[in-house]
Amino acid sequence: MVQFMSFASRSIPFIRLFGSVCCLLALTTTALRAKTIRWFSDPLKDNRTSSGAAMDGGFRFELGVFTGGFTPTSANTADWASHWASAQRAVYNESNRLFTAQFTVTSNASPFTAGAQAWVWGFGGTSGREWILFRALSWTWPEPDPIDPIGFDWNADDATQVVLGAIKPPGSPAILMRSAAVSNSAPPASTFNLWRVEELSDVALNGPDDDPDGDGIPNILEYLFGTRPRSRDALPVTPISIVEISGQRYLQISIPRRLDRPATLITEVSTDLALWSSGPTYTQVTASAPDALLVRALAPLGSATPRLFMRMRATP
Ligand SMILES: [Ca+2]
Ligand SMILES: [Ca+2]
Repeated sequence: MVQFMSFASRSIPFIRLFGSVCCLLALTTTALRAKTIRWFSDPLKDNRTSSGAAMDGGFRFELGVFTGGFTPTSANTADWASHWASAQRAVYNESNRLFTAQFTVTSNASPFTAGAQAWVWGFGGTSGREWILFRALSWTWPEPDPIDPIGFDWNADDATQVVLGAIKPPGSPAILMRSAAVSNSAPPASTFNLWRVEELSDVALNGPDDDPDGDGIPNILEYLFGTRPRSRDALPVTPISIVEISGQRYLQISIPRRLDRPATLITEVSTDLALWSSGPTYTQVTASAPDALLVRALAPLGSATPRLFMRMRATP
């Protein structure tokens, strides 16, 4: 009896100690399950748009996968954004002419399942419709690894599968990346706050109504139009026309906008440039094209309204 008690009292601390070591090992293993993807383009390369202009700091590059078995082609660009899952975004560095980022994979939550094809999608230009999409055959989504968390270098220079645009295009040996123009297609969306962080994080005048480059276009409209907030741009054209409906003449304005830049647009009308009115009593959206909104005044021009002015405002 004495011997049994003695055995039990010695074994309990041992079991507890063993349990603690197990917990410690499990914690250590969990903490190290990772895999790092460094994805980048080499510095100081010649990267161009389809028109031959140098890529500017308005370009974004995203690392991600397409969902639901979607296969991107140059014919289905309008459907890319709705099937795209971005893991990380990098802003193109205009000074060093590169993009670079590092993403740490810590899980394989859908759609980032092990073995999924990984792509790099670059997009930019004033309209956001200069695109490039590429990958290498070896760029497949990895599993986080408890033993070897050091990962991969995915260099644009190694891309072999290029769906849109070109990598090291034949006949232009100096160029690394060249984007292609797409139509009727929007790139991944950017909220105003994301755009503000990417473009104006180190600028004090970064509110929607501020104008740090002094070109007369407030930041919210630079965002909406796709111009750059730190370089002077010409005010985008907002054509005004007169349309005739059932013998009546109406004022109509065309407002350029980017579908990937969600904002609230308000069109206002005035007869005296002092009192401005908006809403369904005064205006009507007559067409909503991917790159422009057409808005018509509801009051016909005539003896009651001999002159009319239209203007637009935007809020994030
Ligand atoms: Ca401005
Ligand atoms: Ca500007």
